[in-house]
Amino acid sequence: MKLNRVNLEHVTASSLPNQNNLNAKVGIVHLGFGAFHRAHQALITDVAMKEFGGDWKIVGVNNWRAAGKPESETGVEQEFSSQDNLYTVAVGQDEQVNLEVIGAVEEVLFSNQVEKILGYMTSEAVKIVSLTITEKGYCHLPSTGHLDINHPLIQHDLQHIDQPHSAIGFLVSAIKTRKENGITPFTPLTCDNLPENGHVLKSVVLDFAQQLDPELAVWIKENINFPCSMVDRIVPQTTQGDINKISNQLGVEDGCCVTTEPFLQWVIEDKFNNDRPAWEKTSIANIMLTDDVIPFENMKLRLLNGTHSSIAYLGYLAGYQTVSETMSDPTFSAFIRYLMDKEISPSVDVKGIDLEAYKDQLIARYQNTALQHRTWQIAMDGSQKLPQRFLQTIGYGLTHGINVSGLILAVAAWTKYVSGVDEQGITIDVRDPLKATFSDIWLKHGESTSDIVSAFLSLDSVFSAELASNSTFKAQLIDALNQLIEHGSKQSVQQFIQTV
Ligand code: NAI
Ligand code: CS2
Repeated sequence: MKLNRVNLEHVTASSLPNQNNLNAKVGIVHLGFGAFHRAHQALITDVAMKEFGGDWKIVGVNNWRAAGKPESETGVEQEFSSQDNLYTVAVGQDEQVNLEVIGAVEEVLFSNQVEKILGYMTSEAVKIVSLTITEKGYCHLPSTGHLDINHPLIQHDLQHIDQPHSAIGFLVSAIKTRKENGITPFTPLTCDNLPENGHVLKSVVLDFAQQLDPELAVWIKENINFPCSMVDRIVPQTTQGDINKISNQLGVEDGCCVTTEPFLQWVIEDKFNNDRPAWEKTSIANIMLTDDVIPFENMKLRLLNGTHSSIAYLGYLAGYQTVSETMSDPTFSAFIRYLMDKEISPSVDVKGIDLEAYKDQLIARYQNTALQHRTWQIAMDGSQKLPQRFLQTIGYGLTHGINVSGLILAVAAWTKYVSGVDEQGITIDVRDPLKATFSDIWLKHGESTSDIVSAFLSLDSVFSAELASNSTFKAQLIDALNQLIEHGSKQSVQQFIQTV
């Protein structure tokens, strides 16, 4: 028996949809309808409709083609329609799991259904187009924040703006049509883990529009706000084991479920072009509107995502499969807390947050055994993640005389991880837009650590010119990589924590 509207009466869950959200009309299109959106913004919007009404149903769009997956291996689009677009969020804390059935979704589309997607995005009813398309979805250069004009998806869309493949192409195509039809712009709302994510989105949209039609670029700059937002909820990729366990507890089968933690946070810049749901007025805590998101972003991207990626690379190389498994090793948990306290906190300046309590909570969140968050998943797309997770903090530390050798060890672990071979000589399934480049570097320079480091530092889409030319950073990175190659991750972390 599958989850659907008829079978809702057979369902065992702590919360179910009501007539407010089941009968609401579409108000949001979300590009990147992945696990995170389903456990965060869609759930919050669901509660806002249940508590206050409003037409905020979501049309989700998955773009697996842009994600590099074969179209045969698409996501959950068909599954959703077979479940009347209902799904379950399993909120777990160690052994305790609460199920929430969500009724906020109108339908889920695949990105080749262009006419249907643009039909929604250009309709007056749609007031928000939000995004969680992963860092690589912006087709930008992480070191500059500008559009990579030579990106194949961008090149395609500049020639076929009515048949876009990229998220940026969809946005500009819809903005252009709404302008021509005199329809109030929607708010493009990015919820990706990028520093100043709204400014990055604005930058790549303007760069694209400038190539397509300079007058349109001027109009967008003068008429459309791109709010920044900081988002936080740990949502691992759903496994078949999750589906079996959740369906069993639910009493009906749900192939679209996601698992997550109790914690969530959303800090949104209050700069909308159109209406929005009353997210911050819901019974859900930790949701706020502000005029300055950046301090909150810095805090989260550096303290959470910076240590998350440290766990991913050093933990994976040490043989740990998940975050909670890595953190069950006292040496690693001491190392992670040291990074937070001594290397990252000095560069975090956010008002109104008890940073010690925030870090205590982070450690507890990482130790939550209900989440089987794989180090391999977090290790993905490091070339897109390193600048905001490690490199900006390292740059701050080098400028302010702070010892950042722990973070530099994590960068070294990343260069080793992307070699594609682990400490036992077993192949690593590296997922990164620059995967081929990394293999070439190791093939060409594998005999010399110094040459490997020089080749990595020459990647200007990852390392800023300032950092790449910093001799202290380069020397420390060479030492750290030598250490990892000679002693392995576990022993390197052990030796590190014994000397600090
Ligand atoms: P996911 O793999 O479940 O979904 C990724 C979504 O992005 C899919 O809809 C896919 O079609 C789309 N996508 C991938 N590459 C794309 C591209 N090049 N162009 C356009 N669309 C593309 O991943 P998940 O867990 O939903 O995370 C997505 C993003 O959400 C992350 O990259 C991050 O920025 C943000 N996020 C994730 C959190 C988590 O714990 N999973 C927490 C906080 C933020
Ligand atoms: C993770 C993030 O996969 C990753 O890169 O570090 O998705 C992390 O789970 C979220 O940012 C937590 O809010």
